[in-house]
Amino acid sequence: MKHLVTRRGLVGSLIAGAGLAVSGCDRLGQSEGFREALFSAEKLTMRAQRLISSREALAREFSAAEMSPVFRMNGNTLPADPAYARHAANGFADWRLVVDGLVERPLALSLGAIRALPARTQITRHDCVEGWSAIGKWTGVPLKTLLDGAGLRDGARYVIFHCADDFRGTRYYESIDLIDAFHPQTILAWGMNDAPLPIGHGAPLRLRIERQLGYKHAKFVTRVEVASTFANTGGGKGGYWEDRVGYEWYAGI
Ligand SMILES: Nc1nc2c(c(=O)[nH]1)N[C@H]1C(S)=C(S)[C@@H](COP(=O)(O)O)O[C@H]1N2
Ligand SMILES: [Mo]
Repeated sequence: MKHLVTRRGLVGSLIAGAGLAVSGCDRLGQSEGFREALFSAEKLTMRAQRLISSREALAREFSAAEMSPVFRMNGNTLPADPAYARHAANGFADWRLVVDGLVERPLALSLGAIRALPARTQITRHDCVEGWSAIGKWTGVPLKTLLDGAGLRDGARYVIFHCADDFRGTRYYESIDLIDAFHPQTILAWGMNDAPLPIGHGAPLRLRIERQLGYKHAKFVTRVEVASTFANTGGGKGGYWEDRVGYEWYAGI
C-alpha cells in the first residue's frame, strides 16, 4: 500500500502545512495576508487532489459489439531471441515472469500461476501515436496484485518492464509511475478477445495501461522491475521510443 502513502504524502503535507499555521499562530489569523495564504494553500491541496483523481479515473470501456473486427499488430511481432523461441515452442510451460528490484520478496511466476490469479477483463480502445486505434478485449492479472504480492520497499517510485524483443540489439522496455502501476485497469494481459494472447500481440504477457498511448503497452514482458528511478535503464528516458525518438514518457490520452 506504499502508493497510498505516496499520494497521501503529497496531499497530506499540504494539509498539514496549512493546519500547523492555523493552530500555531492565532494572531496571524487576523491578518488579511495570512487568510489569503491559507486559502491559496487550500486551493493548492484541491488542485493536487484533482490532478491525482483525474490520473485515477478509469479509461472508457466498450461493449462487445464495439470490438474492432481486426486489431492491427504493431512494432515487433516476433522476438528474435532464441530463448523466446524455445519458450514459444513449448507453450511457455517453462517461462517465468520475474518481479524484482525494490521489493521485499522477488517473484518468479509461471504463466500457469499468473493465470490462476484473479483476473480482470476490459474492452478498451488502443491508440497508437502513429494514428490508428482499435478496440479489443483484454484479460489479465492486475499489476497491483503482483506488486502487493512482492511488497514494495522504501524508495520504490517506478515500475520498469523489460521485454524479450529488440530493435537491432536494443531491448524494448517501458516504465510507469506507481499511480499508473496501481490503477485498476493496469493489467498484465495473457488473454485477448477471449483467446490466449497471440505472439504478435505480445505473448505470453503484455502490459495494458489504458490511460496512455500504445507504445507504453510493453509486449513480451519478461521482467517487472521496481525501481527508484529509470535514469539508469537504457538511454535514461524511461522507454525504448522515449530514448530513440523522444516520445513523451507520460503519454496520457
Ligand atoms: N515489446 C514491445 N512492446 C511494444 C512494441 C514493441 O515493438 N515491442 N510496440 C508498441 C507499440 S508502438 C504499439 S502501438 C503496441 C502495439 O500492440 P499490438 O501489436 O498488440 O497492436 O505495442 C507497443 N508495445
Ligand atoms: Mo504505437
